[in-house]
Amino acid sequence: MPNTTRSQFIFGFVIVAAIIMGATIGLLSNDVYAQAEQQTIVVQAGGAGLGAAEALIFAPQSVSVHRGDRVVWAVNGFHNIRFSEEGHIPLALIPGVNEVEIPQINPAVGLPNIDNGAVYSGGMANSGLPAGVPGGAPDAGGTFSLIIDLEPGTYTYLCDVHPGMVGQITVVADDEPVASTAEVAIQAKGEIDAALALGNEAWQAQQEAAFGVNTANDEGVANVQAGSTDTGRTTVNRFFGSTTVIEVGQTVTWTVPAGSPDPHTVTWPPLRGQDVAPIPQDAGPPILAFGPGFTPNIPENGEVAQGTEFNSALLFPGQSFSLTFTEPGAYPYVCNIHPGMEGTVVVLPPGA
Ligand SMILES: [Cu+2]
Repeated sequence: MPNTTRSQFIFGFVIVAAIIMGATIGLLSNDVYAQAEQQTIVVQAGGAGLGAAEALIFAPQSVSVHRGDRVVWAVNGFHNIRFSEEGHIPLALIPGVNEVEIPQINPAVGLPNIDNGAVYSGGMANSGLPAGVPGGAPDAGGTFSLIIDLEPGTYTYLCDVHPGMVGQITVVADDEPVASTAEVAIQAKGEIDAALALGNEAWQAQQEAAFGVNTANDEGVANVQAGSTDTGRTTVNRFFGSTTVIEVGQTVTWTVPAGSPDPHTVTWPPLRGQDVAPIPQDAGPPILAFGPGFTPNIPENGEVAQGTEFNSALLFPGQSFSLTFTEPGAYPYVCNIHPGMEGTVVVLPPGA
């Protein structure tokens, strides 16, 4: 065979091979993404209600998609999105537990292990935490999305910050119908409105009670409820009774009710934006150590006089924090993680 003919033959062979390969790839990708068009649906991660009411749900809680569809989570609040079969894991790691030496945000919650917009084909996948967590989800307060490349079946994901905030994606066969983008949006709104109903009611009740004050009981203790309870999947980020009036020597106890869906702090002065103090590492991501905002600062003997600083750090549902006030005056305080969640302790001279 003359050289030219031979190179033409090889060239031709390569072309034919490329066509066959292309067709095969086409068939394969058709097999993977048989749906004619990739659909994008939006899941709301949390939703704002009246005032300080906030729904801690994924809406729609359950969506059906075809393999190859894109799911976009609109992140409305401090949430992560994590697929895992092991369920909820702790947001905070405490020294002495599992060889942790520094109090920190659990890196498995705070840091992403999959790119925003990536193809998700199973296993552990975490968006990371938004806003305020260095190295966390890249578009804080924005969106996180995945292309769902999974066998038909139901897959569960959750937010580790808010136990009980769980969502499901069901992948159905290509010839089964699924709700459209618009239908999913309408369903999401309905679910958020329903979840917010109790929270909005609690918010309105709190507004009406705002001028009421907490006072001390026979034991000299004034109890203040931090955050809402019995409001389902909605939280109302307020101190119930924002004013507490006691006498010198009496105690205020703040309690996050066991039925509250969100943690809070009792802090003075405000330490906003100081929740995380990253410690760079030679290799790998930084340790997300707690900053002053998440570090307890308990005054000696729990006693507060004018100018004393205090910080309960995160109080999870069921936890309490107490301070005894030793000087007359007005003592403002805030929840460090919920803007607008503020209160005042008015301390009167004894026998006033
Ligand atoms: Cu709070």
